[in-house]
Parts: sequence; C-alpha cells; structure tokens
Amino acid sequence: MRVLILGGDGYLGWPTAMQLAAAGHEITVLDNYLHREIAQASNSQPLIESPDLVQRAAIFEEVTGKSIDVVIGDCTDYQVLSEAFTRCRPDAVVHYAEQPSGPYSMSSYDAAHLTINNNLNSTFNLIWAVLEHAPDCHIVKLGTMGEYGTPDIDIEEGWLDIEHNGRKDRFLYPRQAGSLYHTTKIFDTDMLWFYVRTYGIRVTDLMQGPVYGLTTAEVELDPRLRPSFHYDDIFGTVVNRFIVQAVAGMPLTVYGSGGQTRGYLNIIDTLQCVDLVLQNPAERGELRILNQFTESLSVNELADRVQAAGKHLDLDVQIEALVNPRKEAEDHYYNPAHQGLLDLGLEPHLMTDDVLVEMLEVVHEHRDQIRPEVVLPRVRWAR
Ligand code: USQ
Repeated sequence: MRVLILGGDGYLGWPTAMQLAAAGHEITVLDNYLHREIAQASNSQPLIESPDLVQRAAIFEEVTGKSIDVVIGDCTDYQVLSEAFTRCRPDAVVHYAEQPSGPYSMSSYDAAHLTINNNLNSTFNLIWAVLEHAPDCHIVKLGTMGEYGTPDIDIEEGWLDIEHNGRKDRFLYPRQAGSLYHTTKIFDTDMLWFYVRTYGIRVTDLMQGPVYGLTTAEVELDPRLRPSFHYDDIFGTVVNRFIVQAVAGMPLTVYGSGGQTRGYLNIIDTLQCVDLVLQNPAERGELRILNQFTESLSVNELADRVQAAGKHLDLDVQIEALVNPRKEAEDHYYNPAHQGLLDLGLEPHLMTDDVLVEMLEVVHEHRDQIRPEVVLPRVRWAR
C-alpha cells in the first residue's frame, strides 16, 4: 500500500511511519514541525530530543534498509498537500496533523486560534485533496474519546439509534467535549460526515483515548528512533507524566478527586489499530467510527499502579491531589463500547506492572533531563 502520513514527526505519526515502512508499505510523511515549535515556545520540550524528520528517516534506512519519503510542509496550505498527493498517490492517508493538546488550546487567544485554524483546515484540505486527486483513498483520521465527554449513559461507537415520537433514526452519538482541542475533533467528525454522505468518500474515524509508552518495535533497533516523549503539563498525557514524576521523586499530580475515568491504550496498540483499519478499509460512502482504547481506568487507579510499579525500582512514590486546573466531571459514569477493533483482530497490550516498570527504567536513564518546573499545571480552564 502507498500511505501518506500527515503529522509524521509526532508522538504517534513517526512510530506509525516506521511500523508501516518496516512491513513493506511505501510511506510518505508530511510535517511542518508545528508541534516542535509550539512546544518550544511554551517551554515544553520533550524528555529526549529527537533528531529531525529527515535525520530520523536516514537512521531508519541505515538500520532497516527501508526508506521513508519525507516532505516538510504545512497541510493547511492546500498547494503543499496537493503536491504531496501527486507525489505519493496514496491508497490511504493517516491524519495525525493536529494540535493535540487540550491545555494548549485553553492557554490563550493565540493558542485557541491556532488550534481551530490548524485542526479544521488540515482536515478540510485533506478531504479536498482526496476528492480532487484520489477519490478512492481511505482516510484514517485520529479522533478522540474526548469528543463524547462523560455522559451519564453508555457511550456507543460513534452512532446512536434514537426513537422519538414513535419513529426511529440513527445519528452521530451526541458530543460534548471538555476543551477547545477536543471540540475541534468534533468539528472534524461532522465535516467528514458531511463529505462522506455528500460525495461518498471512505473514512475511518478512530476515537482514541490517552496513549502511553515510549517504546515500539523499531526503537529496539536504534534508540534514536524513539517517539518524542512529553511529560510537561501541556503536551504530556497523564500516564507518561506520572512515570516521569515518579522517577523525579515528585508527587503524582492527581487533578481534583481523581475519579476522572478514561479509556487508555499502549502506543503499541495505537500502531496495531491503525494497521488493522488500513488492512480493512471503510467502504465508499461509509464513515466508520471505532473507539480506540483497551482499558478504562480512573486517575486514582493510574496513580496507584504507578506507585506500585515504582516499588520495583525502590522509588518511594507519593500521590498528591491538586486543585483541578480543568473543568471536568471528577466522579462520573463511564461505560464506552470498544468492540469494533477487537473484532478486527486487536490483541491488547495492557498496562501491567511490567509495562510500567519498563517505562520507569527508560525514563530513569534520562532522569538528568527532567525539568521539574514544567510538571505542575500552568494552564487553567477558569477565567
Ligand atoms: N490528569 C491528572 N493529572 C495530570 C494530567 C492529567 O489528573 O497530571 C487527568 C486529566 O484531568 C484528565 C485525565 O487525566 O481527566 C486525562 O488527561 P490527559 O492529559 O492524559 O488527556 P487529555 O487532555 O484528555 O488528552 C489526551 C491527548 C489527546 C487525546 C486524549 C484522549 O493529549 O490528544 O485526544 O488524550 S481522551 O482523553 O480520551 O480525550
């Protein structure tokens, strides 16, 4: 398959590119380093500095003999995206090219504006590039479980059958996100649904939960191929943050009462899910929505697990409840369906003690680079 990966420099984009290239697919990655720029500007550099995309592709080729075609460019510029389509002639596009942080999107007018602009325009341009250059191309779009919020009913996979005044119909599941970033993903889904039902494009929208981990199969070949790993309050996801806090000897930062429950997955399973949906594409005229996570856990449960794993390394891990910087339910019902990817063949790698211990060990090797000043929350939802 020829696959174009938008956002190929990111935490998930780069490992996806490597895995697909290693499996023999022809891969083009497109990225404009936006994430590196805004992370730098908000003093949120990753734990381990990654080589740039051109250098990473060269290292990958050196160790595997397989090439990854790199295009540095901005997919909110339609010309750039059109040229990437002409160059790659993709059978599928994996779309990661979005500003991915809730806290960043809530930090200022400029950050909110950038998030709206980047996320909506990249998706809009992608749809048009498919319509104009590759109408049969399968769009694999990374959405988020956060689109659904935390409703007091079961969460379905994308759709809800509703009976009203004796008649029935099927609609997109109601969405109510907790940050502007998560809201842009709702706009994306709506936009994709409009173009699917109007022009019959084929789309898989993956509603992903928070991802954790810093090692994938290709990283074993050369540690310079490691995904960029954030632990700061803005770009770090909660499990990755807790691991770094445990190593740094800082108390784990549980926001509020810690009852917030989300569906988590190992980075290895993100790659597995993307691979499975590429092998099993959506039909023309189908918006297929799959909930992408393997286990639901509350923040308190995460903290307890990291604390227990820390004992294997003789770390005395403390847990501290902080005033929640976000506006979110802290004690809520949470029962999302997630059968679709299992039916496609997903074999979950769960958050075991061993997995957490391995993460602690890798972070421990890099403990000198931890900057405690970026750990506590700097962005608040309140105004
Ligand atoms: N949390 C803490 N302490 C921390 C950091 C987070 O208690 O130090 C809590 C948050 O308040 C939240 C939960 O942990 O209730 C998850 O937070 P997160 O920062 O790991 O995840 P989130 O902001 O929701 O966003 C992340 C990714 C985003 C992805 C999303 C999936 O940054 O790109 O879409 O996870 S989901 O959460 O299902 O929407």
